[in-house]
Formats: sequence, C-alpha cells, structure tokens
Amino acid sequence: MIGTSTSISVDRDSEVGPKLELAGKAGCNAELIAERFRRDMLTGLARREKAVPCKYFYDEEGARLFEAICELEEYYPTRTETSILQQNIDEIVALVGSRANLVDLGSGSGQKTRLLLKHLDRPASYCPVDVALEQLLECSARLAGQFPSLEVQPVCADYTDPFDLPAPPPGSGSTTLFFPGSTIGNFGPGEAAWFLRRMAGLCGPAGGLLIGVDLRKSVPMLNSAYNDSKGITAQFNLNLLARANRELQAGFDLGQFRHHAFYNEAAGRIEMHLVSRRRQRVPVDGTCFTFARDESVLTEHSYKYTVGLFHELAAKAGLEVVRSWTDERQWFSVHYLKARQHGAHHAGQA
Ligand code: AVI
Repeated sequence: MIGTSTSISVDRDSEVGPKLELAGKAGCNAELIAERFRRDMLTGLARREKAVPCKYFYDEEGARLFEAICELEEYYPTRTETSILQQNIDEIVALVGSRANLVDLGSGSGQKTRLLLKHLDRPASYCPVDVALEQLLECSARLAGQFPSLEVQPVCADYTDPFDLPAPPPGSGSTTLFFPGSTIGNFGPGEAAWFLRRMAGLCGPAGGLLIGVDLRKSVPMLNSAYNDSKGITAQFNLNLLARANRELQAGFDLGQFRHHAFYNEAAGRIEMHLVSRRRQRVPVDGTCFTFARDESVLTEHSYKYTVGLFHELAAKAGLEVVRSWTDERQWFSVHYLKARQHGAHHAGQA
C-alpha cells in the first residue's frame, strides 16, 4: 500500500464544531509526496520533451486556484455536472442503494458530494481520498458536522497509486466510488482503462462507480474553457513553477514562462503547456535545466470523450454501463458503472 490512511475523530458534543484528531502517519505521507514531486520534476525536466504530471498542480494554492476555475463562466464542466446530478438524483440514489459507503476520489471542496449525501438513504460512511491533507481534513470536518450520523473515514493518498479503503462500518450497504469532475480525462487512454479496472476492484461486485466525463464539443468552447479571460487557468498552470520555487528551491522566473492551452482535435484532448519566453537556465533542487526559446513543458492532458467512446473504455476496463446521463446540450456526462460479474476476477490487473 502506498497511500497512507489518516483517521479522523469528531467531537460531536463540542460547541465549537467538530474537533479533528489525526492519527496514523499523515506527516510521513506529506514527506513522501514532497519526495515524489522532487523526483518527478527532475525526471520530467530532463526528458527530451519536457513534461511534469498534472497531479502536482494541487498544492494548497493550486487547490484554491482550481476552486476558482470551477466558478468561471468559461469553465462549464463543474456547473453542468452539478446540474446533471441534481436532475437525476432520484435515479442515482436508487442505484447507490441504502446505507451506502461513499468513497470520494479527489474530494476537493466536496460540494457535489454534499448533494449526494443529502439525498442518499441513510448513508453509512463517507471516505474522501485526497493527496492535499489540509483540504481533506477541512472537507471531512465540514461533512462530519453536517451529517452527524455518518462515519467519516478520510484517506490521505495519491489515488493514482494503489491504496486500501478502510473497513466499511458493520451493517452497511455497498460501496460506491464517486469520481466527478472528468478527472478521468487527465489520464491517457491506457492509464484510464487501468485506473477504472482498479476502481472496479475497490467497489466490489455489489458496488458501483459514479463518474463524470467531459464530452467533445466545439473547439472554440473547449479552448476558451482552458484560456479564461481572467487568466485564472494561466495562474493555475504557472503555480506549478511557483510550487517548485517554494518546495524545491527552484529559480523559475514566472514572467519568463507563458500558459499555452489548446484542443488537439486529432488526439481528442486539451493540452496545457508552459512555454519558455526566452532561452534560459533554471536551477531546480541543485540541477540546472536549459530551456530553449519557445520550448514547452507539457503539464496536462484533458481528454474529451463521446458517450460511445467512454462506453468502449468502460467495457475495456471490465465495467458494465448501468446508466448514463447527459445535459440537454450534451456538454458533459455522468455514468453509473458496475464491475461485470464474469470479469470481476480481472480487477486490478493492467
Ligand atoms: C481536474 N481536471 C479534470 C481539470 C480539467 O479540466 O482537466 C483540471 C483543469 N485544468 C485546467 N483547468 C481545469
């Protein structure tokens, strides 16, 4: 197991709100994450085509900027997904079932989760999984305060690595994994199938996966979602370099890099890059990297699907599509998937 679980206990009698107690090895996990950032940054910048995994966007500042992106007029996924969930909540609640254990992958601010928990029939437990410890604990405390009968079991882990789920409370129902926001689009197609297969293993034969997937649409609309007029997405992208300055004693001059995002139609994905405005040399953790003028660092892929393409991906991962919902403009989709019974023994294999 790579992810380190953190348990949380909530003092429900307290007048000052939920009290958090950390147990386990949360601090060690933070160190592990810092070490991985160092290693992935150094290897990514040493590549002929420089690239850094997009999961490193989400330090505290990056998580705050991402929340701001979700509020932007141009960034349609968040509000479209929320409205799909709202409009189909009765059907979703019926599929998830009573006394459910809800696992929230990349919980973020937890707004969509709150919507689910509000409507589910006596949910038994809530397990947010997030690498950003501060945000994880904040969200856990808030939801524990709002849903006092819920067992809150936060797991501080990088869910792109294998991790264990805590044991569900006795007498609880099945497990539903909630993976909203089209974060599946940030995986390449091969990785996405592998990830879904692993998730099918986690929710077991009785459980399911509720997942949000962004859809292909007009190129100008996609391009403006990743090039907003307030420049928040640019700040979010550049924060990766600022994070390297803060955590790796790097010497990036943020004014000497620019945000570049575009829809690659042939590949069906948004690509985000940081482009060097001039030839420059930058130290990162004691190693000096050279950037040619206009050389780019790939920071994110965000794949867009059609409903049909996503169903193909789910089938490849051994999942059965129970139900899919979209908004009337077909901008975004939400799917409820289950592990295919006869394929369940493959779960976890690449
Ligand atoms: C988290 N993820 C699904 C977002 C996306 O749209 O790919 C991250 C993001 N990048 C730029 N804007 C938002």
